[in-house]
Amino acid sequence: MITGLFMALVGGFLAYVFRYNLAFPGESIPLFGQLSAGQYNQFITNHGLIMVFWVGMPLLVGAFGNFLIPIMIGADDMAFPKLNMLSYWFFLTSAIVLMISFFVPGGAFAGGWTMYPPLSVNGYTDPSPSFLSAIFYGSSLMIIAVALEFTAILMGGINYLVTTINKRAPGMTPFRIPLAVWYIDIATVIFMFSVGPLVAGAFMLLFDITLGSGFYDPARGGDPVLFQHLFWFFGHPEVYVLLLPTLGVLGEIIPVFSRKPLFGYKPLIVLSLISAVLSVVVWAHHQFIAGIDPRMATFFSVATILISIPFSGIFLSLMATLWGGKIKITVPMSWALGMIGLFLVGGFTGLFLGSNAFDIYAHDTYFIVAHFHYTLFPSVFFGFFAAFYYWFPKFTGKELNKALGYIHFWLTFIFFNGVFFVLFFNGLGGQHRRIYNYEMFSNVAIEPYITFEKIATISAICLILSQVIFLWNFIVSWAAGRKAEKNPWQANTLEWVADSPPPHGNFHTAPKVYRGAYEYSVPKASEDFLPQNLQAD
Ligand SMILES: [Cu+2]
Repeated sequence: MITGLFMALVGGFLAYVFRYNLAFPGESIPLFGQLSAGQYNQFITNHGLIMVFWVGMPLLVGAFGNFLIPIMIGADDMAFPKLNMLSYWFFLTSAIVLMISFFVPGGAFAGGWTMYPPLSVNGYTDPSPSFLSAIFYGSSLMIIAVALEFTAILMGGINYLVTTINKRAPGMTPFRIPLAVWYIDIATVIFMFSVGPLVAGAFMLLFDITLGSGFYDPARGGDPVLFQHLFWFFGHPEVYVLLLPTLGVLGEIIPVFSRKPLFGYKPLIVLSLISAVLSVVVWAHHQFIAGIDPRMATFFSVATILISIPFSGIFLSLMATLWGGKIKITVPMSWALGMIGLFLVGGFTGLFLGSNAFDIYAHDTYFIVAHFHYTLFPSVFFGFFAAFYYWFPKFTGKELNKALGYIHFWLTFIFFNGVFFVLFFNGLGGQHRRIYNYEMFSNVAIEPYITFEKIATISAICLILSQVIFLWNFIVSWAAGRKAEKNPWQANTLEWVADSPPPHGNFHTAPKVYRGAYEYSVPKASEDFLPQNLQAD
């Protein structure tokens, strides 16, 4: 978690630098200086890579997967603790390799986080095929870093599944497993199924760069669009790898603060499995302008719009849990509800984009940037903060400062919208993303775009600064916070029976489960929703 948060600072700093340049083109950037066009490309590329692979994955799947899976199913530890440790060291190494890539000749990879050839093979400034060109180092190191990171997540994933299957406490039947564990495991399975083609694609990329093969070179019978297929076969499901753990966390938090059992526990599991299956047949909606067959585009449009059905079901279940409940607004509950509100904006705009007719117009504009930040930012950060504020008393034994928690939430919520809501308008106005300086286009009226870019940039700076409140609260509360109760939220899952922080082995005596966390005969909101199932032998 701490490595992931450090990488979030790096990714956030890159965003600050290129956002500043977009609003005040050509001006010297405080704390950085002049940004060249090449550096702009490096920064947008690595901001994307870092936020998805080195922040989203470790925070949600990595940190909370490791903490929650064993303790929520009543196990003493993961099935393979050493594999787990190895997974962390691979992850740390991958982060270091990516950081090193900024300092090699030619600098870090700059062809966009999707790594499309030919930009990732021949480079963006020097079209010569010479593999000793500067681009060689940046591209290769980036691919190696991603490969190491995937290895880390795969090692962790094997461990999660084996632990969940084999190490559950007596009485923890499959349909008593908390939703958070189910969803982290399903996310792991989606990752495992989708990552293969990308690994193959990345190896071919590495061969094209280093050995001079021509998998993606049309002049030699290759096809650059092949890489797009291999990338997005992984890339779309990856969104759900980040989204599902957060929805699982919401499935723990919302019932507790509604004092009601989760609405539709089993349907929620089925819906997530349907979305997992559909997630691997929607990928080409990223390629509507790549010249794919229009009949194929129609298929992918229909599949994409179809996948909104299981996700609508999941969100409706979470909202139905609120219905008639004794809703208690707390800091974690604020993050959970904020996540639902923001993600729905991302989901709805995704419906527009799923239609290939609209997508052809909006492709590669700021509409896309706004859309995917409305899906990924709530999934990664709101989900993480919901989980962090909820389980902090458990994993540290200390209480967080509530007032600072609310201030952090509201500033993040307001400034996130400040950054990205205006970008929908820039996108609909046709502003293209990934352009260093719009003043180059003297024939385009850039004034309206620039005004919104300025609003977005000032909001982004405030958004990043707001996170200081979180870091302060984290460090000070951990060091000198008030001692937390064992079960401060009166929740009824197994981790709350353990001491705070849990001792080595989690429980003093092995727990036995008599009732699932969501199995209550009284469906009405009631203070009876208390941990009566949590009797340890
Ligand atoms: Cu997609």
